[in-house]
Formats: sequence, C-alpha cells, structure tokens
Amino acid sequence: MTSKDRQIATSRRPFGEGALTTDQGIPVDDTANSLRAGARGPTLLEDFHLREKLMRFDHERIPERVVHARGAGAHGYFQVYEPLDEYTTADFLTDPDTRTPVFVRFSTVQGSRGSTDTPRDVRGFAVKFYTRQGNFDLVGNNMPVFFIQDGIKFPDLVHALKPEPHNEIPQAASAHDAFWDFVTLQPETMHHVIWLMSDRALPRSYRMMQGFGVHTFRLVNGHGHGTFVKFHWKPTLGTHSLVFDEAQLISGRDPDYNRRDLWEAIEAGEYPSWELGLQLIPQERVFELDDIDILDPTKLIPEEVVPVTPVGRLTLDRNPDNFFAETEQAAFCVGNIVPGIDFTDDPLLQARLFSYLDTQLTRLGGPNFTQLPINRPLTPVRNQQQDGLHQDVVPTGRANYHPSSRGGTMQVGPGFVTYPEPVDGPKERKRSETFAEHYWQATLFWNSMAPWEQEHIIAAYRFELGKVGEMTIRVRAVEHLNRIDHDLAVSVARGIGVEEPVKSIDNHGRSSPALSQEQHDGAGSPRTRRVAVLVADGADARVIALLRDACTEVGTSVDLLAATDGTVTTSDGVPMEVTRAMSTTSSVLYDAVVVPSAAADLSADGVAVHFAAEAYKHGKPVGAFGRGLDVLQRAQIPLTTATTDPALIVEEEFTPDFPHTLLTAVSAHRNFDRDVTGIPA
Ligand code: HDE
Repeated sequence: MTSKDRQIATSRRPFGEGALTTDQGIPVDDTANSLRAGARGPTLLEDFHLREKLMRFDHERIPERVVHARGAGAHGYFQVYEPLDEYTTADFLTDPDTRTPVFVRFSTVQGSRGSTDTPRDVRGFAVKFYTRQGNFDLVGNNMPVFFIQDGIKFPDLVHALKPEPHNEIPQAASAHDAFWDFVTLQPETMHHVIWLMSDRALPRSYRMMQGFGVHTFRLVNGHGHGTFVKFHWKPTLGTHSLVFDEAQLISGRDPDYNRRDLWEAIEAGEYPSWELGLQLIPQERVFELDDIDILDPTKLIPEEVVPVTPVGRLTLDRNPDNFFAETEQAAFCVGNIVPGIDFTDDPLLQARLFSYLDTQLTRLGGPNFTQLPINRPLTPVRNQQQDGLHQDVVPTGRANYHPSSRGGTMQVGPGFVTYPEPVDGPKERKRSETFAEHYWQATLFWNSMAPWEQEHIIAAYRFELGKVGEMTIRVRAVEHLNRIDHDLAVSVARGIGVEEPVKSIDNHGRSSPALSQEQHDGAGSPRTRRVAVLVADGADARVIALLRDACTEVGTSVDLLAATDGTVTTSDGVPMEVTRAMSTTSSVLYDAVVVPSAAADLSADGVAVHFAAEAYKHGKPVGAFGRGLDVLQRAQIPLTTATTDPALIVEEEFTPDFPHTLLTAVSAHRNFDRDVTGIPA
C-alpha cells in the first residue's frame, strides 16, 4: 500500500452500509415510491427525496475530455534503480529506496467516452507521480512524435480528426476526408501519420505498448546544470499489436477490450510494468544531432544515435475503486513539474502548458479540482488561493494575502527554480528554419520496418485513403508518400485508384532498427496470453488437462469452448465443463486457438471452422491434432506449410511436445510472415 493509497482511503465511502439517507443525512423510509396524493394520484412537489434523487441523477455527467475522452486508469508505484543526482535534483529520481505512488491513465484520442478501445489511433500514456516535492505529470503518448510543431494548430488538427461537424460521423476514425485534407495540406504531419498507419496504432494491450514524453524536457542538477532529456516507457511484456481487421472486429465483439485486459491483469496479480528509459543529451551536444532540432516534436532522436538508458520501473498494482471518482476526475497537467525537471521552448509543449490547466476548469467545474482525492498531492498544500466552486477545505485565520504580519507565516523558498535560460529575440510569428524539413524521418521509419510491417502500413493507407471521397485529397496524399518512399507511394496509389507517381526523390537509405516492433518481440512472454481450446463430445480429458496445466504453469489462461454452454462428454463418458459457448465469443479475443481430437465432428460446425480460419488469418498460433486437423482443413489452412510456420502446430496425435511448441509460438505473439491472402475468414 502506497502513501497515496492511504490518503485515498480516507475518502472512501462504501456502498451499502448503514441507514439509507438523503444527501442531508436524513434517513429515508421508502426509496421505491414517490410521495403521491393517493396511490393512483399525482406526485407531490414536496417530495424532497424524489427531487434530490432526480436532481443528482440529472447532473451525473461532466464534460468529457475534448481529446483522450476514453480511457482506463490504474494505481501503482515508480522506483528509480540508481540515484540520478548527476542530472537532477528531482527527489523521485534520486532515491532508490522510495516507491513513489503513481496513477496512470491510458486513452484513445479521437473517440468519445463511450467509443471503442481498438480504433486505429494514438494512445495516451499519462502518468501522475505523487512525489515528496509535489505532483509531477508526464503526459505522454504511445508514439514518440506528434502531428504538428506548434500548439496553435492543435484545434485545427483535432477538428479535422474528430467526427465531421455536420453529422458527427465517423466516430473514432481518421479514415475520412477532413483528416486527410488537413494532413495533406500540413506536411509536418507526415511523420506522425506514418506511425498512425503502422501497427503501433493498434496495441494488443495497454500493457504491451511503449510510452513517450515526446517533447525534449530538461533535467537540472544541484549545481544548476541542465541536461536535455527524452522520456521513454518500455513495457516488460514487449511491444505487440493487433492487426487492423482483428481490431475492427474487436470493436464489435468487445469494445472494452483494452480496459478489460488491464483490469483483469491487475485483478489476477499480473501487474504490468514498464521500464523508464532516458535519452540524455548534454546541452553542448545539441547541435551535433544531424538534422534534428530537439525543440521540434515531429522528430525523434534515433536510439542508435542517443541510447535509451534504463533508470527505473513503473508497476501498476491496484485498480481504481471507482471509475468516475478516479479515472474520470484525474486531471493531468503538463505544467505539473517538480524541482530538478524543467520545460524547453518546444512550441507544442509551450502551448500545452496553457491548455491542460485551462481545460480542467470546464471539465471539472472550477479551480478546486486539485482537492479531489485523485489529484490531491501527498505534500501539504499551503497558499493564499481561496474560494471558487466546490471549495472542500475550510481555511482558518485572516491572513489570506502575502506578505502579512497577521499570521500565515508561510516561507517562500527554497522551491522550484526555473532554469535560467537566456532568451532574446524579436516578437514574431515565425517558425525556425530548423523545423522546415518534414519527410526524412518518415522515410527513416519506413526503412526501419520489417516487410510485414511495411505491408500493414500500405494496407492501412489504402484503407484510410480508400474511404476518402475527394480524389484530389487522395492524389495529394500520394504526392507526399512519393517524397517519403517511391515504392510506398506506388503501392498505395495502386490500391486507391490514383495514377502511379513518377519517382522524384531517392530514399536516403537510413534506418533505425529500434523502431521496428520485430525488435521488441524478443521480450515476448506467454504470461497473461489467452488460448481458446475448441472441444466437442469425445474429447480426451487427459490430453486437455495436460495442455491446460502446461499453459497455467506459465501464466497463460485456457478457455474451453464448445458449440453450446454447459458440458461436453469426454472419451471416458464423463461430463467436462466448458468455459462458454463458441458463439458467445470470438477468435479475436484470444491469442491462440487449439483444436484437439474429439469423437464428434467439429469440422461440420461453421462457427468452429471460422474460429480457426480467423485466428490463422490474423497470424496467431493455431494448433490441432487428430480429428482436430479436419477443422483446419475445412478452414482451408494449408497444413503443409507447418514445416516452415512456427505458429502452425499440427500433429497426427497429441505429443508431450505440443504444449511447449504452442507456448513458444504464443510468446512470439504472431507469425506475421504467414501468407494469408487466400484464407476466406
Ligand atoms: Fe494533449 N490534451 N494536447 N497531448 N493529451 C489533453 O487535457 C493538448 C499533446 C495527452 O488521461 C487535454 O485534460 C494541446 C501531445 C494525453 O487525462 C487538453 C496539445 C501529447 C491526454 C490537451 C496537445 C498529448 C491529453 C484534454 C498541443 C503527447 C490525456 C483533456 C499543443 C505528448 C490525459 C485534458 C488524461 C489530454 C491539449 C498535444 C497527450 C485539451 C493543446 C503532444 C495523454 O488539455
């Protein structure tokens, strides 16, 4: 239990204990019948209980976040490995014995609060550290760059991205004219757009995605010396994604897919964790970073140029007690910064410093939102700020000003000291020349992708642009792609009815291997993965038990799915309970599918056949033995490719090696090199 947990505990009020009362504490004798003039007569205005109950209900909603409206949060802690005094005085980064409590909220960007978890979208990764020097909020995303260079364009970007103004369509989707119109007229977006077209926009789990602070920040040590820094979160479970078709299907089958996954993992004690990594750039080296202005948030610094140093670990170990009170009311503010960390002049960051505090006023109804349990710092708050809607404390005394000789002797300093960076310049609305190039890092990203990642990117551009009605916008998009990579532009053009462009620029050929998700799969683990086993009458209970035991031993869960809920009869004639009926779930909610042998012919069941075909189509491990092979054959899965496909595990009969081979494939996530063009799922 962290100190933040203990603080929040003082605000808990369990449902269902003691006498039912009104908000005024008056005991209620009946909460099911309003006060009427006779049993069949009209309701009386004096019914204060009815009025209060409806008034409270009528006002339950608060404005949703204008972006990042849909999210999920969790509590946890952060611990630094070694003191980082050389770089910073921030307490939580210099004391390895301290577990700093955190609250983390993950989110999608485009959709409204009730939208789905799995659109093609950027994900938010916002961390509130309750440090001993006050709250530090690292409000990041799961992609290291941003669409625009200057915050003044943010309203335009978001208007273009969100549903169109006349009919509020489409929900949680960038595949529409407005978005592509805007980005193709604003070439600085091209780098982030290619990230958005990649599988990074479809995380398999919040627990399996990276996080980035995006902007360059500054660490400041005890001597006042500054070091530029970029923040990285690397998930212990590796970085893994869904495929787009699967993500779209999940949107219907389980719109809460990512938030359920986070919740269930924490409930099961499978605490997700991330390593905090820092890219540290001595101030003197800034101009050695070829072609990169560290103030430009549309550029990343390749890890091969400045390595990411692991410095600590974030662990999430407690689900919120109440979604609204905690996750919805959490107010992240980029301006919440502690001594030892400071901002830079990145113009996107500078605009954010205004926006977050501002938006909370509307969203949380006034300036006292810092008093809400989830936002309250652990450190004492002492100042002369006062009044406003929802003041939750009772300030005492008369010295509500500073300085004062009438009590209220709060000392000012030592405290946060702004890094004394000299600034000088004419007032002008102008962008630095060093921000002018917009394509080379998009090319770097493209060059760094594995062939399957490139295929997914091409398919994504084709899908998105294929939904764009205005041909001129499609043509403009292809022109931009031609400046990123000619072959990419040609492949996309062919899919969307646009004339192939003429090659105009040579690809620079540079790459950054760390950008490929293939590099992250090494960290794969079978823990918390989900395997579906399709069973029918005549299944061999012994074999299924062996399979299940091998899986649970390494933290992989197994669901037994049958044609109907209830039981199937095993080959020994004994009833075996199934987890649920196949028809109530879907292959897209599992990481792998196994079809064991059974007496009953599952290959005649279209649901089972589709289950296997769909899993195969999505690159998942698919295993079968004995009569289970018939299902794979009906699904048109080319069994002969099993010799070269490590995720297609087919055997004449079950062997003791089967679970091991399956779990190795599950750890590797998917086989995206599989040719699935002919599979009819
Ligand atoms: Fe945000 N952003 N943003 N953003 N952002 C908000 O604040 C904004 C940007 C990010 O879980 C809003 O409380 C501007 C970059 C996350 O509660 C708002 C600009 C990055 C979250 C806002 C940006 C982010 C937000 C909406 C350009 C990644 C969700 C509700 C200058 C580094 C936090 C709210 C949570 C939320 C403004 C750009 C991440 C309106 C003006 C870049 C993770 O204040």
